[in-house]
Amino acid sequence: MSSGQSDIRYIDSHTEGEPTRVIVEGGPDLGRGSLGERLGRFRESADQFRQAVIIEPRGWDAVVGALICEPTDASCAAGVIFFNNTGYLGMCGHGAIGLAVTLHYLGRTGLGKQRLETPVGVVEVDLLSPHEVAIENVPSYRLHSRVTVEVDGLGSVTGDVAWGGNWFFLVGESPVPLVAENVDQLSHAAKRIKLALIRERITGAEGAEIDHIEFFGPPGSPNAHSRNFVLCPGDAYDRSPCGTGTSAKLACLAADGILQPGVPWIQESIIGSRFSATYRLDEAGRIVPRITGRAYVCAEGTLIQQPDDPFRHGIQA
Ligand code: PYC
Repeated sequence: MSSGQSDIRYIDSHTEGEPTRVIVEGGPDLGRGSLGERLGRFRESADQFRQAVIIEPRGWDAVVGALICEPTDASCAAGVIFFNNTGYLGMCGHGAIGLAVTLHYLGRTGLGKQRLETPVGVVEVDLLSPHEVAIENVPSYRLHSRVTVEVDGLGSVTGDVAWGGNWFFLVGESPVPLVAENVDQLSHAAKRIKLALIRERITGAEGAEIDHIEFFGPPGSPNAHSRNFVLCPGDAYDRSPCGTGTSAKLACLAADGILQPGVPWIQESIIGSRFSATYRLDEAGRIVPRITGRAYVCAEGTLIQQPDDPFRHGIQA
């Protein structure tokens, strides 16, 4: 590294098409404390790092970053904070799968189970093969069912509010046909729904913003149960079926008595990739989703920030 230049080593993977960038070296030191406290410090004093890694010219809107941290829970192999083009995620299902495959690729873990600490709780990752991972997510639940909002250009839209590690508004019948060619129209409709939720002050628990919008419709292939489209905070769409979004869906299916514990649900994404999902009930009767998907390492490299580069922290649009 030349004087004044910061270098960041990363490994990129994709989980069912959705990219994850794991920071291997050169991340900020967030000190000690809970993952929630360290996320707060990341946001307050190292947000330029997030921007440099994710936004152009070094990153792109769809990628989710994963910063590996020391866990506070001794039963966990690692802690992780996920971040994207607009901020930070409580949990990220595709990202946890990508991280598990990346740690194995680096020779840091073998096949089998590991626990990961996230700002919203501990998740378990089970590396079934070098490319297939099952995650046991945080307990998930439906907060509100059949909430109707008036949306500009769409009229009345009804959906459920559910937690799957992030907050989701789940619309059972997509307002736009769920085919990849319609991604722009789907994104436009989802953005308008997000604005309507804000306008009507419809939130997750304790006033949390509902920052993911999810549409459902019939699957494109006969052995899946449903196809989805997920708009993430920052307005990129999820190429995978979204791990936390599939968890929120399971919470709604369980609450409606449609899906029983242990019965598989195959969720297809807007590009046709899939997660296989089941759930169990914990001691408190909450659902604990298990999401299985595949990830592949697709790049590794070094991000370079030269001190006189006007865009070393990304292009601030
Ligand atoms: O897989 O949970 C997920 C996720 C959240 C945002 C993008 N992917």
